[in-house]
Amino acid sequence: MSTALMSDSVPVRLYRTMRVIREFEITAQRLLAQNRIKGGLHLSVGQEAVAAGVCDVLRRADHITSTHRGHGHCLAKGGEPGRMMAELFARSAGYCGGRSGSMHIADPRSGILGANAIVGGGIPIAVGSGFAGKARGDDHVAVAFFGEGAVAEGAFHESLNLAALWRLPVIFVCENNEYAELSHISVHLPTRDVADFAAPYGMPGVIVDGNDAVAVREKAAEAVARARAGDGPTLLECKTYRWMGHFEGDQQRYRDKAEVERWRQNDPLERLRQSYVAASGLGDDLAEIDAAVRDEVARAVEWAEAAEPAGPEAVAAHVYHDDGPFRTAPAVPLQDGMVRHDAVAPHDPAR
Ligand SMILES: Cc1ncc(C[n+]2csc(CCOP(=O)(O)OP(=O)(O)O)c2C)c(N)n1
Repeated sequence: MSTALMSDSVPVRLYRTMRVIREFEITAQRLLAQNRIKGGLHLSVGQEAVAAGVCDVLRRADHITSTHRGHGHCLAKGGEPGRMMAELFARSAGYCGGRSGSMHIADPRSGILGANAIVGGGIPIAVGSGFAGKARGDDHVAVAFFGEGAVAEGAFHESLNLAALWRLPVIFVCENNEYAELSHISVHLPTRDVADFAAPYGMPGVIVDGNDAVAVREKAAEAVARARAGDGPTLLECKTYRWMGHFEGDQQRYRDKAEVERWRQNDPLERLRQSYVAASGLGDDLAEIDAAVRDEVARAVEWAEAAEPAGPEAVAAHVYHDDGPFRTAPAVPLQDGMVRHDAVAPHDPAR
């Protein structure tokens, strides 16, 4: 067995996590093209260093919230490729019983409070998690991953405000990949640096090369230490780029092929490989990790595809209370002929 396969050193761990994310997503892309999975797919290829670097300094019980481009965050936080693939295949063995598809994967046991199709939607959820940690008095932290497209949302500003005011243990991680859907950052924000938005809320705003996993990890570790110590939130902006379209099928007429090519030359995996080989003097034994990860993801696909499809009867599970279909609560007469419908009391034996 190679040194890399046995090693749990930081660079090897980061490389492995990024390789799992890359392999998972390239495989999902192929499965969609082959019509073996359905639904929208937003890939984070090129951005793997952010998820890997940040999640490497989190504990399992810490929380993350994610976005529509969330496979990397979930995998880096401990999501299993098989159960995530099962979600993409709409199998009941998936994390959400096959109901979530790619965009809403959640696994509270791994601290994944959910990917989220609402831009900015995960940010206040992370603040709620940070608030809960502070109320319990433990050293829990919560991370909100989001893109620069979320920064013009009210939820972003309300979240930073409250987290700063109450010194909550939250790390706001912006993956600034320059484009929100088809719009370059220059047409929807008055600055190129999202970190500028930290100062008005009195928190540190840190910029890091988001394609350098070791640098991301270092800055994330500082923010996490600050949060655990009770010193409040940090806004960490990771400058990166998505190689693929906004979604699979995006024609990408809004950007130059040369620009994409430049960023492909700035591959976070290749950068880490080169620095690892140079530092270890061991030669390129990371290829064994590549092969092991390829096998792991192939096995995940095989297992997920063969698993039981989620049936139509599962559609309403967790939407309405288990003891029956949606029922309108009895009308309670109020003044002036108005009525009020109380929330359904699920355990009310009279119902
Ligand atoms: C509240 C809301 N507004 C608009 C959309 C449509 N939409 C989906 S993704 C997206 C762009 C998001 O860009 P960004 O936050 O930078 O993330 P990225 O796609 O670059 O990862 C938009 C506008 C949405 N899903 N939710």
